Amino acid sequence: MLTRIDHVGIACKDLDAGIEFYRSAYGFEVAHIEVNEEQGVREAMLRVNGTDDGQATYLQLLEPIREDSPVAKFLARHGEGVHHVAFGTPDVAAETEAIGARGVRVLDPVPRAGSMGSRIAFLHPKDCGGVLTEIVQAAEAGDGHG
Ligand code: CMX
Ligand code: CO
Repeated sequence: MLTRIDHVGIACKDLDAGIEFYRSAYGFEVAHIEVNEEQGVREAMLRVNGTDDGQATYLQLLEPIREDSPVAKFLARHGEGVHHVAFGTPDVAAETEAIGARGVRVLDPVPRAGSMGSRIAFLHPKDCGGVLTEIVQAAEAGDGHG
């Protein structure tokens, strides 16, 4: 079961400039910044709603840290903009297996590490109407997110 929108991922050439835009235009503040070496990004999570129970919704600003990373490739082809949509679920492994059984290519059959202790798996955009789609299991409530 997919229960909510966890985040929208946005590809940025310059993370600090992206953060400044969302702060000055809308008043969104950075909840968390981290480098995810496996995904090849430096990323900022801007919390859009205010819950502290692991069910919040975020914007995820993504800056590539390597030229061969998915976000660097996306920026080279498309420029800055919306990169992916992430849906929240209580069980990422079971959910992606079920979605895969419906004929959607699962890029991460074994979930990987996402922001703030979450576990994530991506679905191929060509099987999702052109939308790169991420499934997220938030870290346990009390840890601040997922
Ligand atoms: N959204 C929609 N379509 C996309 C896309 C995106 N983000 N990225 C690539 N595509 C499309 C391309 O436009 C291209 O389509 P055409 O052939 O019609 O031109 C096709 O997919 C292949 O694109 P590519 O540039 O050759 O890219 P790859 O096949 O090498 O990789 C993908 C695409 C989705 C498999 C790869 O980006 C991936 O594995 N992504 C998952 C991991 C990721 O994105 N990590 C960063 C975010 C981390 C996080 O959220 O924590
Ligand atoms: Co994401």
